[in-house]
Amino acid sequence: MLTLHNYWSSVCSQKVRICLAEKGLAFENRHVNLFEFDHWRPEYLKMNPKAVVPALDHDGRIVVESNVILEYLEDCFPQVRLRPEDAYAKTQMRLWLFNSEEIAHENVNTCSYNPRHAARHRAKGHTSDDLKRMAAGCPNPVIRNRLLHRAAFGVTDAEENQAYEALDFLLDNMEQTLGRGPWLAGAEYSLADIAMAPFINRIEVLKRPEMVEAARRPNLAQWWQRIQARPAYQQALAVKNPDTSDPMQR
Ligand SMILES: N[C@@H](CCC(=O)N[C@@H](CS)C(=O)NCC(=O)O)C(=O)O
Repeated sequence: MLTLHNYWSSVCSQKVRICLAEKGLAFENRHVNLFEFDHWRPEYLKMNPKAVVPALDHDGRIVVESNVILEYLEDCFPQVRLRPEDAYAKTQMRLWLFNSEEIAHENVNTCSYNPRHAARHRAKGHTSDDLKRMAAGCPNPVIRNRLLHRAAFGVTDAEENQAYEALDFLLDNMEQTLGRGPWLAGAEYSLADIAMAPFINRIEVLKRPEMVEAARRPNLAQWWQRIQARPAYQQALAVKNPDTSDPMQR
């Protein structure tokens, strides 16, 4: 049995849900409300001591880190193949898994803070002092210190601009890569496309659609149309926010 502990709009969770849908795998969807700090509760920390989502429970074995989960699902359920067999194509797939973690996640997180995460904290009535007090209870020093910094200063314009600059650089790289495509690892749709898709969605949700417009990045725009047409993508992204008090429903 597969149980996915995840948050409806988390990009790392969406990656895993797309992969599960592509493989046609049934799973129990357990919502971990990041804005109620469910991910800092002792039961959750036993599964993922880093205090982040997602975590996959496969018959009692816990797997964390979204890219590790993707490869685990591929190894356990290879019937629908999402990893190329060719050695070079495999390196390209892994390169994009790495890019999704190193560049996309970090910077999309920064760009999401002011318009999305801070707005949610405000809607929940969390003041800056509440956040600082809550942050003290987070066992992961990276997350704790980031939240403390953001509770005090938010994300500054300079930080946000730098994050968008890094994303632009990554999207240029995607545009070039997809020129040789049609997919990120080459001829075959793979975990690489799955790992990047939620970030392109978030960039659109953040109202920066010009970053993925055909006039600017035609290869990326075509790839994005193909991704959005996939039933697995639609299924994975259709998960609704169970927290109806949250102002963010997309
Ligand atoms: N490298 C991790 C990153 C996980 C991560 O940071 N997840 C975010 C949501 S996309 C999270 O749980 N954030 C909680 C927080 O910042 O408090 C992965 O890919 O699974």
